[in-house]
Parts: sequence; structure tokens; C-alpha cells
Amino acid sequence: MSWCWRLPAPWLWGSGLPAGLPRLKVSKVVVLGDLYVGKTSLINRFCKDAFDRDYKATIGVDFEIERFQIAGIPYSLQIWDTAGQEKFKCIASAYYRGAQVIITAFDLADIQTLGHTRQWLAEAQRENEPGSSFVFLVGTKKDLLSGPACEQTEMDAVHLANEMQAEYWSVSAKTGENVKAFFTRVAALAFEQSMLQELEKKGSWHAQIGTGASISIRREESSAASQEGASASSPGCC
Ligand SMILES: Nc1nc2c(ncn2[C@@H]2O[C@H](COP(=O)(O)OP(=O)(O)O)[C@@H](O)[C@H]2O)c(=O)[nH]1
Ligand SMILES: [Mg+2]
Repeated sequence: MSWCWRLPAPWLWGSGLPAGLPRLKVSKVVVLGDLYVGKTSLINRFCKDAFDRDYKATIGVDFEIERFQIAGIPYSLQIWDTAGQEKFKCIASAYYRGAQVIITAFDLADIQTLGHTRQWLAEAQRENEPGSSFVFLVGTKKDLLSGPACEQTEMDAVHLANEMQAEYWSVSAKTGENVKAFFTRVAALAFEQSMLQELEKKGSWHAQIGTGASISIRREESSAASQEGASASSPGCC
């Protein structure tokens, strides 16, 4: 891992890969939540390792690509950010469609935004096959909260995450706390699911990794690992 850049439009991406490279596997990740909860800051912290207090909303829907090498396979997360349309609750359905990972974000210091994540998730799930996306609930701005107030909010969030069948994380884009660990988890789950889908398509439990060794995966173990990964937990709790 890794490098990252902002691309102006989806149709410009994916062409002109150097010959001989295996086709890039890409997972679409959408980030949702109320305006000002810190979605853009979270993505910027991960992709650019930067925090800009006065970050201006971007114009037009946009995404970042974060590239990884997992077991020798080039792999990318395509992380979609809104451009402020969430203010009007009118995000185009194309934004949600095909999301392998749905991240619903709320501000730990603004409890109202937690309740709204339910609606954001429902919107995103309407545009996707039931059960086809991993769901994460992310409490942002962890640096603003500590002590009993933080604990209570996180207990409420874990409760809601259980209802949503989501995994709960709390992060701070400002300090960077948990941001890398969180996206590493996102990438690991999405990559595993992509690999399993690829293997199922090929009808074989053997796959070639990059240009190198052959691996085999036992279906039972892999699905158990996926289910465990998708269950609610609170690795980022304070
Ligand atoms: N203290 C603190 N402020 C944050 C954090 N993340 C974002 N913010 C601030 O919250 C405001 C909204 O952030 P932004 O990323 O634009 O939110 P978005 O509308 O959800 O994309 C900005 O003033 C950010 O500087 C954080 O982790 N800690
Ligand atoms: Mg934003």
C-alpha cells in the first residue's frame, strides 16, 4: 500500500492499464451521513493523511481511489464522497448503486446525527441487493468527546450497529485515531468477498495470486470468517 488520488469522473478511470498487469479488482465504498459529520475529512485523512479544518465541499459527486496490494493482487477501494447533496437529502441513486461497502457516519458530539444514520442506510440499501453490502457505523470526531458522555454515546451506537447488522468504529480525522485501522478492515472484508465471488464464478477453489503461486480456499472456513467479520463489534470504542 499505497497511493491515492482524486479522479474527476468514473468513466476516465480503468483505461490504459499497463499490459500484463492482472485486471484491477475494485470495490465501491460509499460514505453517508448528515452534512458536517466529517465524511470528507475522514476520507481525506485516510487518502491524503491530511486534516483541513476549512475544507471546502467539492463540486459534483466524486470519489477517491486507494490502491493496495493484498497477497500480490492489485486491489482498490473506490471511496465515494458526496458534494453536499446530503443537505437536501437528495443523493442520486447512482451514488449508492453497486456499493460493496456502506459507511454510515455520525458525529459523536451531535447525538441527533446518530439517529439519522438509519435513514441513510435504508436509502443505500434500497439501491442494492439485500445482504450484498458490508455495513459500517462510524462515530466521527472522537477527539471532541471523552469520559462518560463518550461512553454513553458509544453504547447507543453499538446498540444501533447491532440492529443495523453493522460493525461499529469510532475515529478522529483530526488526530487520525483509528482511521487507518478502520479502512484496513474495510479493505480486508471487501477483498475477501471479491475473491470468494471470483472463485465462485470460476467454479473452482483454486486461484492464481497475481503471476505467482496458486492458492486454495476452503469454502466453509471462508464463509465463517466473513460472517464473523460482518457481525457487530466495537473495535474502536473508547
Ligand atoms: N474536531 C474535529 N473536527 C472535525 C473532525 N472531522 C471533521 N471535523 C470538522 O467538521 C466539519 C465538517 O467536516 P466535513 O468533513 O466537511 O463534513 P461532511 O459534510 O460530512 O463532509 C469541518 O469543520 C471539519 O473540520 C474530527 O475528527 N475532529
Ligand atoms: Mg463533505
